[in-house]
Amino acid sequence: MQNRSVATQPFDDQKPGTSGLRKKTKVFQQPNYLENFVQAIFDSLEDITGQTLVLGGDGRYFNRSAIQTIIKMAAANGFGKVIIGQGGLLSTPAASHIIRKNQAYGGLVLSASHNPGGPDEDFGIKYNVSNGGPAPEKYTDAFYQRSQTISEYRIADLPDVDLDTLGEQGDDNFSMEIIDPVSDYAELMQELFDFPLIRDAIASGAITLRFDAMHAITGPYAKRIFEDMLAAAPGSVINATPLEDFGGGHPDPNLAHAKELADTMFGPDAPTFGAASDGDGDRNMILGRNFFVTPSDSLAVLAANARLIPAFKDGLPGVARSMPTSQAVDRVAQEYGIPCYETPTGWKYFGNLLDAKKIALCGEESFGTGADHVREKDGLWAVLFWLNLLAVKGESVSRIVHDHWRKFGRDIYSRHDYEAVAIDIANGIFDHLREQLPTLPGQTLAGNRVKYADEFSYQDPIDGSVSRYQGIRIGFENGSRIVFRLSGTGTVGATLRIYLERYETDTGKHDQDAQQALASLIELAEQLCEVKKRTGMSAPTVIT
Ligand code: VG1
Ligand code: CO
Repeated sequence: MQNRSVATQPFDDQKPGTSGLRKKTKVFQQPNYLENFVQAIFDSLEDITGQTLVLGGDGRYFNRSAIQTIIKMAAANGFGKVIIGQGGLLSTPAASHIIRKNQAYGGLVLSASHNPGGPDEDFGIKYNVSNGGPAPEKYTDAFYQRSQTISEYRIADLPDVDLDTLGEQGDDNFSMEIIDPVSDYAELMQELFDFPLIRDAIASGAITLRFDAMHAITGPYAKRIFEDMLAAAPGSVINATPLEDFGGGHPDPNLAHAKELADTMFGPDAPTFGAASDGDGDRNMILGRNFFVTPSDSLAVLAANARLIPAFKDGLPGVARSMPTSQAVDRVAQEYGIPCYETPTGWKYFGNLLDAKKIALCGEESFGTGADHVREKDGLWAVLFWLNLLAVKGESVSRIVHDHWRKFGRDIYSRHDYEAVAIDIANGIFDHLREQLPTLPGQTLAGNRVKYADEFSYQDPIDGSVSRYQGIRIGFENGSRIVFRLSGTGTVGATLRIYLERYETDTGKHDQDAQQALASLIELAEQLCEVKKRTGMSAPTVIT
């Protein structure tokens, strides 16, 4: 094996966002672009010689060719072994598990998650550390710094690897193992949940299931787990074949993008349970017959019922949610007398809390829920948790959530996204918001008295690191909140996210439509941030 050094020049835009580096595929396909970023990562890591790297992606366009490049660069940079999912496929949570299981040094996951894929769409890459979780900020900062000074990358002259045949190849210095992407993950799920109970509930018809894989990575996982292991009827998993462009769709599990599933679940003869996952398999959407569970409520319901699941039979040490996620889970934590941590957006902030066993369950409003079994959010895991819960309780999804609201109150919640806003307009919006912050506390706005108005900073309770500018929060004395943030995963302009919530204890009002119930807060948010006025947009691009 011959190693080569190739001269290169820095690109100035290789700063990872909320979840790795995401760009248009064509940006990644520029000569040296991928190579530079991968070399910047390898250069920033210590003592990689002889170590194991896990490698896989969500199967989107450019996945296979990027994998071939990375294998050759891993060899030239001294890794001893690369473990690769067959066909170049690994869901994000499966990659996390495989890193942990094999005590690998780390992993590279190729995905732009819920963003569309294809030659004119998005591609992405993120590095996960040895606990299986996304690289914390001190790493991603180092990757970016290194990318700004890089002058060469190293690559081995190896033939392309056959990604489709299982088994190990190579020699004592460098080997490549192609593994089944599903087996280890499916085995782990079997340890966490009561598979026989779920299988019985499905076999008896008590649970009927529809899962939409959105032509993305969870197809093969869901087929194996739901149809083969849990005996769901063939065809219960729809859009099960991963496609390089996700069939032209937007692999984002929400009511707008998983429309086929939503139509089924709100149509006649709907199954009792519906779910979907995203491009890389870490998100989940949960539906009952004629019923949508918000991700924030889902997290709270899972926390409240954790003891019913084998993995959590001894209870939870604590829980965590990202800052913009609704406060529903806080109420559960308070009731059970366990801590609830509030972290910035992005899964990397949960890693230390999970490692230190301060929490065992955590989630985000963006259709992300997960636990201590891996260090990523996990779409199929959340679906299995719900299936296990339904099988234990023998009640409908809607009934379980309504009972939860009766006990804890309902945090009526919605997120409004304004996409592709010009960067200077977005900065103007935030400057304008920041100027108002000192004057807001004590004021009564749309009938709500402002309790606090600040820009969220987080100090990690384990390593003391501080993350600033994590979104603007306006909290009211009645529990309502408005949060403003800029997305860190978009690839075009800026995306403004407005998160809205209002707490309702009156059971008679629990069935209200969220947009109606939040109407006055929605209007107030516009008064404060002026996004419509400043952009000329008449409505949000996406409402979830
Ligand atoms: C979004 C979500 C965030 C999530 C991130 C990665 O980030 O809001 O909660 O962790 O995507 O999810 P942002 O910065 O665009 O708001 V995934 O499924 O892309 O790995
Ligand atoms: Co994702």
